[in-house]
Amino acid sequence: GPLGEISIPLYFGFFLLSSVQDKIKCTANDFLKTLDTLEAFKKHMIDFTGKEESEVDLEQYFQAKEFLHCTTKFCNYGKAEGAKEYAAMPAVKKMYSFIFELSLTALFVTPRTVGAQVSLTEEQLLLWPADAESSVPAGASLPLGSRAHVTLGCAEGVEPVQTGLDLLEILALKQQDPKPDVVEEMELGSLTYYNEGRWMLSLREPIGARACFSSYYK
Ligand code: 2AM
Repeated sequence: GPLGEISIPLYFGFFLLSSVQDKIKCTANDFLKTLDTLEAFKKHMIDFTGKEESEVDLEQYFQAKEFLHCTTKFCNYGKAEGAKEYAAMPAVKKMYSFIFELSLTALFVTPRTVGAQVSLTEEQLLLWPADAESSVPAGASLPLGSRAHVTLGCAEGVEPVQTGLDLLEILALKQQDPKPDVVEEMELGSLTYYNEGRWMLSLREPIGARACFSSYYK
């Protein structure tokens, strides 16, 4: 009935606990600050600015997100495809409000978004919708859960849905060329450039982030 439809949220996801949020925001800001100073990044600055010789302050460029989370299913209050089926999944009902430890394994930056890649465990994958990777770029086939990420910031005018698409694009390029040139060894890990302003920092030590599986209504 209509009440059942109202109870479907805007989205389900893993919501990072507030103490972890601060830590990850700091790490991300440090990364952006350092990236900005690298000669390799400056060489490709035009990807972000659109013109030669201009500079970009990455920390200003991206609008930071307030509640860090990893969306599992965007439901749009039941209007999104598969939303009702997802909300009715036994795993979703059973693990609602459970606390999980997410593993953040990489940070990535594009002219549109900045995010953290999340590597889900088998148990966490039980909460992952089967169709999340259906929008992978042509020619690639990526394993279930590949799209899992935490959006850290979006450039002005960019919709948050973009972060997952940017991640899928990078992972598809990585699949085509599993050993791309590492641009720089940084303290946090190895930095790779995937053309057109796409950067990925694979973390030496994954960041553990405790998060509550829950949902969001606006
Ligand atoms: P995000 O997961 O990359 O942050 C509300 O808009 C939340 O749902 C945001 O967190 C957003 O992106 C995610 N979202 C919005 N539209 C989406 C879509 N079509 N598919 C998947 N996730 C979406």
